[in-house]
Amino acid sequence: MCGAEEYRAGILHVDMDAFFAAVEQREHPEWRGKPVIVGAGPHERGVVSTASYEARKFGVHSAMPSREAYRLCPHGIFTPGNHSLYSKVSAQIFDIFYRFTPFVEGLSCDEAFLDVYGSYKLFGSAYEIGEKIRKAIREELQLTASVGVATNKFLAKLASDMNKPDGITEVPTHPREIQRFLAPLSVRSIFGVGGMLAKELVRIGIRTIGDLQNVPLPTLVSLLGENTAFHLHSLAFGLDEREVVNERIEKSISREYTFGVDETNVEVIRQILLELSSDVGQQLRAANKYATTVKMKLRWSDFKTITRQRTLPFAICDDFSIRDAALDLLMQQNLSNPVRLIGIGVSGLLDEPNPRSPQLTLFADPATERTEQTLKKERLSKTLDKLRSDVLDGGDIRLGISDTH
Ligand code: TTP
Ligand code: MG
Repeated sequence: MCGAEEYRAGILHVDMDAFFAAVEQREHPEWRGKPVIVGAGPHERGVVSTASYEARKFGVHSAMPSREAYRLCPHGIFTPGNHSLYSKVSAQIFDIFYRFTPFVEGLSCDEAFLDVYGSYKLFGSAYEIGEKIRKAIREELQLTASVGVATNKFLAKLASDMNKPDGITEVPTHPREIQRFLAPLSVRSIFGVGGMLAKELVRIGIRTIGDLQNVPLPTLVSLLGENTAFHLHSLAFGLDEREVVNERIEKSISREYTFGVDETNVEVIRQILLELSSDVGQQLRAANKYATTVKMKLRWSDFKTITRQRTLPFAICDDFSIRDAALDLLMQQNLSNPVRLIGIGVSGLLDEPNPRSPQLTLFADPATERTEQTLKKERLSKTLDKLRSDVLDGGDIRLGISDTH
């Protein structure tokens, strides 16, 4: 491989700027240029989901108690937000990503890694693709995104944060230049180095990534243990071999949601689960797959997390079957504790909706069942997909489909 090719950048990290708040400012033009705070109300218990950059100037940030946000920024515009709209906009953002590469790994509703190494001939360099994505997001969705362009995920993520909001940053690609680029940054900019570990590093005199580069690996091992030492040492030199894991090709599709305030209202949890199930169903159909397993994930307020799964008698791709299984799984839980996060996923993906188990055909004729009931649900789900995509441009039109079967 020639030098230029070897050191070419091809990984992007795209992250929307003040995502929920920016959507709110788009929807309410009178809020543009003003401090907008999405999350719990100013006099409620609960936290800020996010704040516009205008509000951040006053020190308001995600996860801060809303009452504190109010003290810092009493003239701020507080809004609970519109989560179904954010997930619609998120789907539109991801559709833009998929125009440029099939290798998209979503990290949350507003950020993703893209592997564009194979997209050069069609769309240009990684930097040019980053700019094209930013332009599409700006022109089609009236929102801004920041992009990091690099040779791997670690560096791309680091870079997307450097010129936020509405910026693009390219990391040098030659190892020596990468080392120089990283040297002045705080060790805290390495993902996973927060709180305790950062304090420990400072205690032993390591404040910058450059300091970390100068500590011989055996010394680092003796100070921090093998795993942490190897991990930090590699990242300090900008080495990261993790692949961009493609969601649509991967063998499972899932969506999860973190509540701004730990949720105790079962009806609210149920509603979110239904919306997530539809998102998963849409993704499943967009990927032309059929699923045989439905999984639910719950995280309680004490961070204890459980996953429960159910295998279906035959492969499905309609929203209703996913919702039914998800609700069943939810209802088996004791929901007296507050819920922090809820997720739903499907796995065991097949290209064809064949019966999962040949034994099934001994008893009933699942193929017949599929043609009659399941196919009806599938057709209905596909019609809803089309409706959803048709109404996306028409504002916040919500489809109530929970009672259609
Ligand atoms: P982030 O990308 O972390 O934040 P952001 O997009 O609001 O701002 P930035 O410009 O710094 O990227 O998160 C994306 C969305 O996720 C955010 O708009 C709201 C939601 N969120 C929460 O609900 N709670 C949280 O604690 C965080 C960090 C985010
Ligand atoms: Mg963001």
